[in-house]
Amino acid sequence: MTNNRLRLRVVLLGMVGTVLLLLTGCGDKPLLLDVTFSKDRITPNADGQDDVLRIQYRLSRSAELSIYFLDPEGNRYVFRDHEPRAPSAEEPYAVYFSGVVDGYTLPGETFEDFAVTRRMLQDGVYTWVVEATDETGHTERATGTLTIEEADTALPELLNFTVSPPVFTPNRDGISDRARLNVFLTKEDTSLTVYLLGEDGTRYHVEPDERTTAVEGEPGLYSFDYDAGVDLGAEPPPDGTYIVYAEAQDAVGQHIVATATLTLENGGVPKAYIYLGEVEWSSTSVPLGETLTFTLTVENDGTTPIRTSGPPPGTVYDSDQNYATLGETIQSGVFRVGIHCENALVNYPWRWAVGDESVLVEDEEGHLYLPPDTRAVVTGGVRFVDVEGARNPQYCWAGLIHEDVEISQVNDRVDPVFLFIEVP
Ligand SMILES: [Ca+2]
Ligand SMILES: [Ca+2]
Repeated sequence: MTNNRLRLRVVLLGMVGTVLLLLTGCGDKPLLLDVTFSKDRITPNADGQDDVLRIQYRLSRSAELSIYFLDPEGNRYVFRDHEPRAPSAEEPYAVYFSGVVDGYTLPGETFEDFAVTRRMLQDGVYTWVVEATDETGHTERATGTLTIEEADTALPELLNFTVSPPVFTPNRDGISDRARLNVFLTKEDTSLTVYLLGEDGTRYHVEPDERTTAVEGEPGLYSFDYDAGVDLGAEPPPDGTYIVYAEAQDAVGQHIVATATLTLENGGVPKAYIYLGEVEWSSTSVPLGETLTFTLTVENDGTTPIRTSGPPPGTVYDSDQNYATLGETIQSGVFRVGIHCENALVNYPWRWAVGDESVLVEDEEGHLYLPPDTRAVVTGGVRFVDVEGARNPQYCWAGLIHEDVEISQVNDRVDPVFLFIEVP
């Protein structure tokens, strides 16, 4: 029964559609002219056959233009909504329509994980309306019918878009430097874009993690390992709370948006140096059993605090000890001053914090930081208890080590001393 009623309405609408309803004001030149749809039926499924049609119209004067579709129940689906248009001079306006309109929901339908911003019309017969309103409020419209068949209406759903942790500190200090973004995409041939939107409109794109993500364009779980660009040396977005957008667009042009929030704190590329590349050595010649001492200054020249760990400045190592034997093992992301001598068996065996308690600040978990724009004097010593290796004299030098990250060239082999150990 429903089908018969529908068909009847289709016939009626079809008849109406052959006549352009131009409601003109008294004596005025028509505002809206020559409205045409190149097809009265499309099958929008991205198979290349009858997927799109072309809409043309002319305007004799400036107007706000709307194009929308009415289903048999009178529900309105918007394609263009009161968009300002100048008069068309030589050429008519032309726009392609592929069945996709502003987002809408079907009766009884709700989406919790995402919003539908552009959506395919369901199969059916619609009345199309092209409507122009000039600045006096005068409105003219043209109507016709359009049949949608074989429409690809499956939505490219974005499910369970999550960001964790919700607050992170992208600064390569080894603590909450990364955020994990996950989202499940349900549809094939769909492009997925994820970005943070800045207050000034800047988009900061988040690239998928190739190790754990679905094949691009295919359904599946997409995973994003976000470091805010810091690992590649780029300054991260400014500290603050961002809305993270995940946007999916399928082959027929449907568009889905999911959002989450992410807060950046203490973001920045750590920049620290041995000030002036200068090390003050106590001597170039040390009797066996005596101590070589050094003094240098570490400068945090960046915008983010740099993390450090013990032992504190002033610590004196025996030459056969190293940071691990003192219980101060490597921690990823920590900066420490190191001393290395050519005969040493491990890289920079003797290491010290980049400052003492007078300059370092401690966070709630007990991590120590040298604040931005701060200098700290670091001293230390190595007591040579034996002469290992063949070289004597040997070169010794200082370095500033970003543990498990890098020793930048400028912070490696700083200010070498040619050291002789005096054996009795
Ligand atoms: Ca088609
Ligand atoms: Ca961090």
